[in-house]
Amino acid sequence: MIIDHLNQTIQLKICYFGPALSGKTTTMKSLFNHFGKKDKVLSIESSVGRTLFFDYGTISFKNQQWLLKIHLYSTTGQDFYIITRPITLQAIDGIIFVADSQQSVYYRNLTSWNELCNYFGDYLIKMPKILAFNKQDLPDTFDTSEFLENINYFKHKNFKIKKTIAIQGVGVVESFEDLIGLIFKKIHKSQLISLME
Ligand SMILES: Nc1nc2c(ncn2[C@@H]2O[C@H](COP(=O)(O)OP(=O)(O)O)[C@@H](O)[C@H]2O)c(=O)[nH]1
Ligand SMILES: [Mg+2]
Repeated sequence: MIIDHLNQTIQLKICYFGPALSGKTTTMKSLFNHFGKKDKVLSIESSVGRTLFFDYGTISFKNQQWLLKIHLYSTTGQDFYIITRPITLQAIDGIIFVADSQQSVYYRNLTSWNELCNYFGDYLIKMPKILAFNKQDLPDTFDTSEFLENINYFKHKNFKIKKTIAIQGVGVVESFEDLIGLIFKKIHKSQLISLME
């Protein structure tokens, strides 16, 4: 997070993370569509339409005094490009983990979550984060409570769970808004908010 008092601008960095094909790019595009910025997601895609490095875009909000500029990234889930991930994860303020809820790929979600744990270590516990169980429209979805137990959900803080259908935009804006809420709650707790008044 960058707080620039001179220009009264706050900048946040948020990352969509998760296994390959879970719906990260679709989620981001749906979010930008909601904010009327449909064509403003910069996707660097391979020749078969898979995300090569990351998707990137910004969404800004303004009140009378402050400009809030949010930088959004999504990582690629392909192991071949694993080297690009630390760059997208650097200095982030929050994560939306997009899980693919199909039973057949249950373990891919766990692998991806473990990658996040390895990258952030204990810091992940306090990191503002949303777990979006995506593809809820499909018939063969797994039991979310089992997954939550597997990742020790109860030891985490600043954590919310959502069920989403990215292709229909269901739960996408809510997940984003909840994450922003968690990020500002965390700032408030660390007293930074007093600097902003
Ligand atoms: N049925 C269904 N398909 C989805 C949903 N979200 C994404 N997809 C599809 O899953 C595939 C991978 O999505 P994409 O956003 O490229 O995944 P990424 O690799 O995480 O960026 C695409 O064919 C999407 O249309 C969803 O909520 N339901
Ligand atoms: Mg993608």
